Amino acid sequence: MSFIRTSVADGVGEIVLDRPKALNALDQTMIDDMYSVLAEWGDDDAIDTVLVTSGSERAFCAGGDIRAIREHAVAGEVEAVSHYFSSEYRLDQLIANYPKPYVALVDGAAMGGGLGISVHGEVRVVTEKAVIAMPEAAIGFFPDIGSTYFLPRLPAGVGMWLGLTGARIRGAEAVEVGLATHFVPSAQLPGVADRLRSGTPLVEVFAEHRDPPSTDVPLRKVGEYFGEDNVTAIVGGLRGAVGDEWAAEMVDLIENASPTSLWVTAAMITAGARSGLDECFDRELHAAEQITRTDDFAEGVRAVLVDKSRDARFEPANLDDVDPAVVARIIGAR
Ligand code: QUE
Repeated sequence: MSFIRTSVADGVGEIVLDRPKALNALDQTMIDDMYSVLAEWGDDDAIDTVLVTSGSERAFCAGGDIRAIREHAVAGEVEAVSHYFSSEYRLDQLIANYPKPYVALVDGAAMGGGLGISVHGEVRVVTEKAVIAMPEAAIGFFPDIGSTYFLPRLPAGVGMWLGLTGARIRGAEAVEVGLATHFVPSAQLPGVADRLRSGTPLVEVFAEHRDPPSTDVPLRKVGEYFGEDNVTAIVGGLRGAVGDEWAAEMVDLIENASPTSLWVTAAMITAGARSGLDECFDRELHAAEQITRTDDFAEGVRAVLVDKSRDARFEPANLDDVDPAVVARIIGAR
C-alpha cells in the first residue's frame, strides 16, 4: 500500500497525494517515495515538468505525521524523530532546487509540511478552496519546512503574523502575499490540470489566469502590529489596540499557542531573515530535534491532534515567564 500515486505522460510526471483519511499528512513512506521519484525525474530527459496534486477533496496536505513524531518523541526514540525531519527537509530542499518546473495544485488545506512540498516549488496554483496556514505554535512546535526562510521574505510583518497566530488565509490572499503564484477558480482547476497533463506550456495554460480576486488581507495592520521581532512588544501592541476587533482576534489566536513556541517562532523567523535556505533548514532541524523533546510538544499534539480536546496546558503558561536560555538552547547558538 502506498500513499502516493505516480504517472508519466506527454513529458509530465504527476504525483498524486493519496492518504485522504489523514488529509494527506506526510508520513515517512510518503516522504521517502516522493524523494525517490522526484530525484529520478530530475535526471529523466523524458520529463519536462512535475505536477503535484491531491486525491482528496478536502486537503492538499495537512502537514507532517505529527502524531507519529509525538509517539517516537515520548518513547525517547530520538533517531526516528531526527530521521523524519531530516528526510522531510531534504525533500523540501530538492523541490526548492528542482531542475525543472515543479507545479503544485492546491485546492484545499495546505498547512505546515503541506507548504513545504508546495511553496518551495516554482509554480503554486491555488483556488478559493485553498486554506493555508502555519499552525505549529499551537501544538508546541514552530513553523519549519523552510518557512523560516520564506516567511521573513513576505511583505512587512506577514511572516511573523502567520507564524505567531497560525492564521488561515485563502487562495487569493496567498497570491497577494506571495506564497502562491497563480489563482484559478476551483471549478476551472480540472481543466487547467488536464492542459498541464497534456504538456501545454505553462505560460499558455496560465495566460487567462493572471488576476486573482481582490482580498481584504489587512496588510497595513499586519505591518504595524507584526513588523517587529519581539513577541512581548507584538502582543502588547495588539492588546493596546482597544476597539480593534481584528487585533483582539489575533490576541486570542496567540494565547492559544505555547508561549515557548511563540518565542522560538519569532527568534527563528528573525534569524532566517539573514540566512540562506540551507542554513535555515539546518537551524530548523536542530530546533525540531530539541523542541520535540519538550513537554509542550507532547501536550500540544495531545490536545490538538490526539484527544482533539483543545485544552493544552503549556508550561510556562505566560510569555513573560519563558526563560530566554531555554529558547536559545532550542534554536541553537549559531
Ligand atoms: C499544527 C500542525 C499540524 C496539524 C495541526 C496543527 C500538522 C498536521 C495535522 C493533521 C491534521 C489532520 C490529520 C492529520 C494531521 O494538523 O502538522 O493526520 O488527519 O499534520 O495545529 O503542524
